[in-house]
Amino acid sequence: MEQSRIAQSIGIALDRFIKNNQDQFQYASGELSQLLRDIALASKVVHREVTKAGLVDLSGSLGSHNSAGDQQQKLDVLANIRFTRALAKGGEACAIISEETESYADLNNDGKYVIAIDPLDGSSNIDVNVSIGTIFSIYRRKSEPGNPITASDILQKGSEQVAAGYILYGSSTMLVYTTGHGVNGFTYEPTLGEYFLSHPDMKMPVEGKIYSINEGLANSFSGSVQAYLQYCKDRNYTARYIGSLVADFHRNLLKGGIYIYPATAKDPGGKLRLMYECNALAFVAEQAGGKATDGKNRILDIIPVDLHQRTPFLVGSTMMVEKAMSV
Ligand code: P6P
Repeated sequence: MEQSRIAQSIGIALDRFIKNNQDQFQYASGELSQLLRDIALASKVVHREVTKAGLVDLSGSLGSHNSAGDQQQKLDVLANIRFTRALAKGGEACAIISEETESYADLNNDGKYVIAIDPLDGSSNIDVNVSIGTIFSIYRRKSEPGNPITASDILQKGSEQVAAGYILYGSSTMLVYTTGHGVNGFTYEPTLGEYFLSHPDMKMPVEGKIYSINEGLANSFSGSVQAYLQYCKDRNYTARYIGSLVADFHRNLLKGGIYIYPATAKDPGGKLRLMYECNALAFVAEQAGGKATDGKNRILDIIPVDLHQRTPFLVGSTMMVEKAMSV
């Protein structure tokens, strides 16, 4: 987007921004507007619940576990309900894949889009007031609307995404998304209940000096991951690991850096989920000039075989990811 158009657009509301850039969305802009409106609406409700969790007994765990066996926090389940309801009411989604449910949920059979979502990533940080996030991918269904959902609708590789992004519930709440024409960031103004463009045309620095990884697991890292960590330390890079993927990713997007969750003894296939964590962030990273791999393959090229499959994940500044893959 040329500089003059960027300058004019800072402060513009999300809906208006989508309408002004509708030529960039390959399908009817009204459909994208509705999908992003649904996601933005749910995020406003989650923002309200996250910011008062400690006061209304919304923090803490439910004592139940999700499909992956992860302990569910109260807000995990609430956030999943909020996003599912908003997308069901919006009418554009035919199915939703969620970390919080074993199988996909059928929504509007006439809908043309499939949503993959991690409603509240990093939710174990809620009790200690650390930033958390929502991660979402939007796919166009392969089968004809009105017909039953098929596996080809649900298990699409990341390069098939038509839009993706995240919401970061941090010191401010931000919505960052791409439709394949660059990345734009919107900051939520709670008193007005609106998202306003604050970070137009986001670019991830090609090089960086920040590395994000859980070094407590280092004994089970592969030799190449160990070698790359040593490479970073030899150059006095900065270690920053919040334990909340969206927060670490967002900082590295702005400042340059690399986030690594490699294969470990506990998670030999990696911990993070391809469908509703890695694909969306990989799309955003590439659209901002960054890179995302599993250590060997481009994340967006991985053909999914299971809704909840895991993958090793390296994402961030291109030169850092390439170096990490080459040591
Ligand atoms: P560990 C949160 O559970 C999450 O999915 C990411 O948000 C975060 O980066 C990672 O897992 C933290 O995992 O094993 O370092 O606690």
